[in-house]
Amino acid sequence: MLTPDRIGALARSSEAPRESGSLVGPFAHDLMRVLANRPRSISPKYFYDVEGSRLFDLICELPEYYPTRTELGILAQRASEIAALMGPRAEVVEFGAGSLRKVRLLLDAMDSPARYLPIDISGDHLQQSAAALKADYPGLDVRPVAADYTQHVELPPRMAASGQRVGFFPGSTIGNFTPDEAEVFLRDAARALRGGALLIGADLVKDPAVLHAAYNDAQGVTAAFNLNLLARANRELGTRFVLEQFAHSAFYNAPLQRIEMHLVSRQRQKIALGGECYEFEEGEALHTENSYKFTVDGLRALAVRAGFTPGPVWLDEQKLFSVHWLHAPR
Ligand code: AVJ
Repeated sequence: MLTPDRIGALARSSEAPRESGSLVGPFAHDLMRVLANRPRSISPKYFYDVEGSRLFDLICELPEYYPTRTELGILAQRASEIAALMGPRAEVVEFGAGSLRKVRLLLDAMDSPARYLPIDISGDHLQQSAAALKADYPGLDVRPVAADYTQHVELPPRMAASGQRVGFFPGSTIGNFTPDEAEVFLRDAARALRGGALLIGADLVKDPAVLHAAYNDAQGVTAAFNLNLLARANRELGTRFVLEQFAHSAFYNAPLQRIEMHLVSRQRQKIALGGECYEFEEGEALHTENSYKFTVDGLRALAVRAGFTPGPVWLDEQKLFSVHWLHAPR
């Protein structure tokens, strides 16, 4: 329950609202709003607390989850080609500070990278990543930016003697946006990267059985990742979701070209939050994530609408995943 004490603690914690003007943190605020609405749909950004980030790292190692290893393979194979496009003294702006494995492939191949600017909503994760990278690249100016990159982000001005500024958005995280949101995000990125480029990974449409397996792994890690949203609410907001009373559901919605993840109530039940009581009917769902899949032409057309000029595209041999070089005009 959100007792007055708890609300006070939330307000003082790092989850405290900055501009929303509400009394409670963004997660509590959004979850209450979501539960009061039908159909119920919450942003997947709330998956990634410490436990959720740990589970996501496990997902990336699963035999069924091909995107991470496939994209790493493409980047490793094309690193020198990509580094040549980046040119000397480039600045790399990463949207979301990931595991750092991917950006290391770029930095190792680049000619005197000048600066690395990871943008991430989680300040702790960001500081850890930044420190780890600084130690390995002494000449590199590592400048973490703690911000929500799904909102408009102001970047520091380019360094005096630096080369072009290249955005890096791997992992097909672009697939979490609706098509309209993706266009807004890309238009913003094109503006921030003027005269440079964006290197972006996009998961491809493919046999629905392959997609289905990637989000319904045999070990149940993806199910645990999905259910962690409720576990997180229990930890942070004092809700009493009983995880066993919700089922993981992930399926490919072919007409909309996306994987959808839901948490489906196994029975009729009530959940208390912030002094309100919310009911789930048997079979009622909380929509937790969309993961859009793309064709090469579809991604390029989206990029054009957002103001980019598409350059080279690299795929793996099985055409599972794509990495695109998009020029941002001056
Ligand atoms: C990090 C958004 C790219 O959509 O595949 C993995 C998240 N969800 N398994 C994806 C995720 C379930 C992942 N992204």
